[in-house]
Amino acid sequence: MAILKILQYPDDRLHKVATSVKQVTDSSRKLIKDMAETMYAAPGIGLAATQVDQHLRIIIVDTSEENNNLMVFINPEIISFSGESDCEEGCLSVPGIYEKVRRAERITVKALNLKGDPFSMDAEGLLAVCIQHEMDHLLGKVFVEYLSPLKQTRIRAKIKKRVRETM
Ligand code: GNR
Ligand code: NI
Repeated sequence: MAILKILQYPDDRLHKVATSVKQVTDSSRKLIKDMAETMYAAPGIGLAATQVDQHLRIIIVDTSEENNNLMVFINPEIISFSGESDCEEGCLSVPGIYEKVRRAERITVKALNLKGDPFSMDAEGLLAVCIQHEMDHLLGKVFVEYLSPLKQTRIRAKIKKRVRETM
C-alpha cells in the first residue's frame, strides 16, 4: 500500500487524456488500492487516476458517511443523463477552492469492476456529481475550467500567493 502524490492545479499533467484499461490485472488492482488509500487519507470522496499521474480510465468514489462504500469504475461511460443540479464542488487537485458547478442530477454509468466484469449503475445527487467530476479528470478537465475566465484568473492568483507564502 502507498499514498500517492496528488497533482496540484495548475499542472499540465492534469490536462492529459486518459486511455482505456485494456485488461484489468493485478497491476490495475494495485493502483486502485493505492488510489483508495490516497483518497481516504486526503480525505476526499473521489479520485481519478489522472490526479495521481496515471493516465488510465479509472475512478474511485466513496460518498458514504462512514467511508466504507468504495466504488470502483474502470473505463466508465455515462449512458444517460437527466435533470440538472448546481453543487458546490471542491477538488483535491485545487485545495481550498469551492465553487458551484452545474451537472446532471441523475446518470446511468457503465463500467468494469475490479474483476473486469461489466456493470451498470444509476446514480443521483452527490454520487452522480462526484462521478461526473471524476470522469472530467479522465478527459483532462478540472472543475475550475467551468468557471468564468475572471474567476479562473482569481483562483490562479490565490494559488500563486499561497505557494509564495509557504516557501
Ligand atoms: O473530495 C472531493 N469532494 C467533492 C465535493 C463536491 C464535488 C466533487 C468532489 S470530488 C473531490 C475529490 C476530487 O478531487 N476528486 O477528483
Ligand atoms: Ni477532483
